[in-house]
Amino acid sequence: MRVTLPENGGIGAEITGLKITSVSAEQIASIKDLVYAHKLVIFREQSLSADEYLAFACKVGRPQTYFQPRYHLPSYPEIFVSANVPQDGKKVGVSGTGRYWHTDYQFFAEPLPLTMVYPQQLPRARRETYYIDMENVYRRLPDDLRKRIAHASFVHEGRWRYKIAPEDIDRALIDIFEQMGKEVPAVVHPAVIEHPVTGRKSLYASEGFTTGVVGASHEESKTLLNRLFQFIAQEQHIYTHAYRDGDILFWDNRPLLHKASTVPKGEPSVNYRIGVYDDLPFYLTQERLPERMTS
Ligand code: 7UC
Ligand code: FE
Repeated sequence: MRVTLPENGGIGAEITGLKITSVSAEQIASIKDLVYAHKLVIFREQSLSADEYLAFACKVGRPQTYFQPRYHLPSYPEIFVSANVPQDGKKVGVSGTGRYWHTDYQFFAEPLPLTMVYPQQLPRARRETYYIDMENVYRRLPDDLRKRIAHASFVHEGRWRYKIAPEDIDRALIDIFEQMGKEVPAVVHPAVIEHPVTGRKSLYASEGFTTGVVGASHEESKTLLNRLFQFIAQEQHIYTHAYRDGDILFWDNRPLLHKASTVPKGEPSVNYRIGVYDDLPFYLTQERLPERMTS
């Protein structure tokens, strides 16, 4: 296994010459060190079946089952499918997921620490995933913003991103919205999180799921969050991964936001994701237990 480290200050360690099907326990340990240190790991030249892919995820950690079964690959509940191509004449998974800045499961009390994606079919014209290093963003925040959020907690919600399913036909949006609020109730996390392995601080907010500031009025929340979202999404903060066939990406959701590219009309796209728990806390909480939510 050969490792190419990112340039100074960048993200993404590249691994070549590794046969994932015969990875050793030592190599798994190095891969995990790399993902915590460099946030993103890129495995090149892989060719795995669904079984082999899942077996690899099991060696790295504990695979997640996404809370909505319509995202599952039939007979592989751990594989989350983002696809616009039917399999055996049937729709599989959901098309066009995560095309906004977010981290996975940010709207759960226990967010997803690690994500793997393995594209099965890439569109010809645009083959990219975008990342933002939120440790870097936190360091670069203007002083007034950093002070304002130092001890703040943010509210995160999944229900605004719920995708209408066939069984929603004839239902009112307000009823669907209310039900989703019960299934995935709003959660609170500190605005600044500390990494359990590296101890580094990140801003933990995204335009995809972060909807409020605990204790602030609606107006004040919107103003502060919009200012943060604009600061975060600056061109200079964005890292673009351009895929080659055979790439598997593996990243740490604690310090990274990510966003899927849009697929040009008429082009096929199939991506298999496996979420992996490392059974470490998502963030350290000694001093900053989330405050009580106010409505
Ligand atoms: O369809 C999607 O964009 C999926 C999103 C609501 N959730 C992905 C996750 O793990 O947070
Ligand atoms: Fe995602």
